[in-house]
Amino acid sequence: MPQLTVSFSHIDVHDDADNWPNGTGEIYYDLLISNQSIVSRPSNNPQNVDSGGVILINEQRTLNRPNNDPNAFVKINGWVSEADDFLSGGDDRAGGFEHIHNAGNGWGVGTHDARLRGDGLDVTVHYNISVVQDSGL
Ligand SMILES: [Ca+2]
Ligand SMILES: [Ca+2]
Ligand SMILES: [Ca+2]
Repeated sequence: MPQLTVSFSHIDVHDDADNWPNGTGEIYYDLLISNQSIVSRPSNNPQNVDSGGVILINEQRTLNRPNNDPNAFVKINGWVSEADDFLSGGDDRAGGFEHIHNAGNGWGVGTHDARLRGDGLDVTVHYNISVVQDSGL
């Protein structure tokens, strides 16, 4: 059965939604395949990143590609937020994305960007989908 590899590569942080006096933002996120979390950071253990920084992820999963079901699809989704405390008005949420890939778009093979902007937080999630060649076994 043909397989697909989904690789979450990195998140570009264009604006971390924390200005003076806080240098870096506290970024937390969840990246999922068909609603199953693949890689995440919790809000109580965020990654400190300033504007212009990059969060390296390099996490991948290989899944069976449904062969004959015309209604089959793979959903890639996720969201990114930035932690603040109550004094600064609560967390900033860039929002989420949801991409549907199916036979009609070639199963999304190639690179994908999801730009998320909200509450002053501005990020791009990068992922890639590739085909694992059938070994013929
Ligand atoms: Ca900052
Ligand atoms: Ca903030
Ligand atoms: Ca913060």
